[in-house]
Amino acid sequence: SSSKLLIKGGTVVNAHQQEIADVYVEDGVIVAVKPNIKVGDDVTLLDATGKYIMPGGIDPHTHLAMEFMGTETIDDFFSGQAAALAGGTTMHIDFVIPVNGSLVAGFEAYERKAKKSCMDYGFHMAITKWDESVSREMEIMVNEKGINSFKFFMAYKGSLMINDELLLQGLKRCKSLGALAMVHAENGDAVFEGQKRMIELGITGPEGHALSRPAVLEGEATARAIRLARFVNTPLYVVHVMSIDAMEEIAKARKSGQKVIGEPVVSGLVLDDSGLWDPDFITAAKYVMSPPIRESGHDKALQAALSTGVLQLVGTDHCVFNSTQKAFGIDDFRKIPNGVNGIEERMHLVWDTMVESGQISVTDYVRITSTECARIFNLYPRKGAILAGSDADIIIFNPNSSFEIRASSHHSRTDTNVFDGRKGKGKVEVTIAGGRVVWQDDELKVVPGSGKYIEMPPFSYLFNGIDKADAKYLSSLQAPVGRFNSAS
Ligand code: DUC
Ligand code: ZN
Ligand code: ZN
Ligand code: ZN
Repeated sequence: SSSKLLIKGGTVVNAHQQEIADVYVEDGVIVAVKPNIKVGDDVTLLDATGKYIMPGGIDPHTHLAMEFMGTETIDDFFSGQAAALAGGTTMHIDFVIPVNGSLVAGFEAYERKAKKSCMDYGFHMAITKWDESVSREMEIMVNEKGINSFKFFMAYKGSLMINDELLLQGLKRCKSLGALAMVHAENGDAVFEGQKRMIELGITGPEGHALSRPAVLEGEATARAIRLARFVNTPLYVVHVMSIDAMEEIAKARKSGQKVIGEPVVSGLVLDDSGLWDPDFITAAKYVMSPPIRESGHDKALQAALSTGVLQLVGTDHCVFNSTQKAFGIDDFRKIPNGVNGIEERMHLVWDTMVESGQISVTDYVRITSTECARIFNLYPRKGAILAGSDADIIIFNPNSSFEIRASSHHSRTDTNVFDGRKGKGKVEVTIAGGRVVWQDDELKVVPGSGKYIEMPPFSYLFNGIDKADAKYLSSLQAPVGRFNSAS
């Protein structure tokens, strides 16, 4: 099979610049990016005239094959990644869940789950309790397993939640290891109260989910986490920023110079909570995720924050359950498995919402969907760039075509889609992952086992004081030229 590709005639877009150039790929690596590359006839040609050639998307936040709320997500590492590739995402970072409190056992379980991968992936580690052995195992994860980020839960009282004392210990441990602390920021005690109150009022349907955990609780926990990270003096990454309340806390902290990263997810950027009031249970239940999708207004405010650099990159929290699983909560919203779609839809929806609408440039699009994630997690410029020496994870994007999202035709295994019926401008026409054309003419050609585990070394610019905390930073960066030594 040919491992040589030439993409001709398109506009190559990186976060720092765009230029008309050809891209030549050999054995999974980008070898040259320049105009008018001449090659022999053993090379597969792809015509990108009038189209953008961009780094494949990197989704910083997914849950594939995760056991959660008494069931398991319906997309595993093969089906979720196939869906991702059909939507122009070529790498994702998933959350390892410890097994019986052991990070090592959790890591080994996820290594097994990921054997069927058809695209590159990395891991964050979720911390689901805190004790001495967890603290010890964190070092093994960082120094031997290629994990440089740990997520702490301020919600899910009684299962995953840790209190402030333990969160402080976790933050200190991250700092000493050169790892990035991430938080799910909702006040879990108050959520528990809110849920009880809804049930007492007889509100047992999906709308009770939103009503029981309002934005003020996300704002409170976000502010608390930010202040604790400041007290410890370590960077903080806030996952799934869903509300103005949380976003404003991040804005304030960043303005004061604190290293805080805010990750909105596609559902929070493009949806509002009206679906939760749909009289059809399954239609409403498909919107249930935590933190909840907020009332109209939060979506637009999060978009604006993304366009000004207050928020830096877009994830999905892709975590899907089918109708049968969602129906576990038919009598009680607290039993609806939490999670929505996004891994396949992110690149299209962000383009339509942010670029097509005129809120950001094409280079900014590459930054928020790919480059920034690679930089934060220490993968740049191996990932997140179209440069000589980078991995050949590339999309050809046609801004004049269009997309339409349908649960009946998406590539995820679930039978529902929270974005069902959405249409917009722009289409990922070709996806190249690791130098292979895996998506073309609306057809997937994916190979289980072809994805690689990407180790993420500790740490990056966040700890060096060079993050200027605004969107201008990347545009002033000098792109590395020529081949570089990849970390692994
Ligand atoms: N929220 C979700 O909706 N699903 C997975 C975990 C989470 O925090
Ligand atoms: Zn070959
Ligand atoms: Zn979460
Ligand atoms: Zn999540």
